[in-house]
Amino acid sequence: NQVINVALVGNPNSGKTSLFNLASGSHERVGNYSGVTVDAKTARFHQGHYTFNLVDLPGTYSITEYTPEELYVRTHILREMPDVVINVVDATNLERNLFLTTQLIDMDIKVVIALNMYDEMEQTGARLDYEHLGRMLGIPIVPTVASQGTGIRRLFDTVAKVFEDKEPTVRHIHINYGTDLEEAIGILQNKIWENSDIVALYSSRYLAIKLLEGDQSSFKLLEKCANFNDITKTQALLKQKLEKRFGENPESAIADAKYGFIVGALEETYQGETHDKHART
Ligand code: BGO
Repeated sequence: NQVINVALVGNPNSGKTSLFNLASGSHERVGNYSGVTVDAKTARFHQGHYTFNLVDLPGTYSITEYTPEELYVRTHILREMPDVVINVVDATNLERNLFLTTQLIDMDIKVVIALNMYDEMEQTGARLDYEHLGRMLGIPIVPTVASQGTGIRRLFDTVAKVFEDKEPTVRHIHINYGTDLEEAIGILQNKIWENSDIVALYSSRYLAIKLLEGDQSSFKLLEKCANFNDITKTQALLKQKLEKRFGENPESAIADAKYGFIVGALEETYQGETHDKHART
């Protein structure tokens, strides 16, 4: 009997609570514990040979550090290191929801996508080749209708397969940020690599991307590194250079590249009127 620690991550209203209640409620108790300012619900249930410890993290559009919810989600993933993250994605709002997915890709962790609201997507007449999309993302995608319980068993079977490294869709992809950003990421990554204790725990590519974004938590994480001064100086120079090149800060350039990647992936896999019911302005 294997224990698998699973965290639910997704945008507000993607159906996270429904999925959590369904998976846990139909089996065992639901507990509550308090974070600093934000709550996360936990539950434990069994399926097949596995015991799942499930944590429902606060709904967020992003995993940065701009709100207590975002910081909570991000700290949970980096500190608790769940075995597998279930990314609940609203199928009727793919462009916006997949933004968070690109951040999980950067983190280089094990992810399964619950493609929720799949009933609503189909009702609009839209079609998504989700298997193809999953291969492009390197993340298995399981359609779900959390409000009816459809797909939940298969979802956790897939989580177990990913945990056991037996799911062929899983592949660690890199989002290509373009020549200039990739060069800068590489330079910072090399400097991070000098710290074996850090790279044992975190993806050096993820940290390099976060440093370019000016992410304070990542600077803090690297504070005790022997070459921290070198890292901060290099970051400042690279940031300046990239700002000149793009006419915007690297953080915006990185977000643009993420949306470009999503739009490209959806062009190949999605047929419908729009893949974002709240189109960005
Ligand atoms: C209400 N399909 C459909 N069609 N609806 C779903 C699905 C799905 O797969 N999954 C969830 N919902 P949350 P967060 C509601 O509450 O789990 C619905 O924020 C209503 N409530 O039932 O809360 C779900 O935790 C009255 O809808 O999401 C819920 O991520 C009328 O999506 C909503 C209609 O789910 C959000 C819906 C009093």
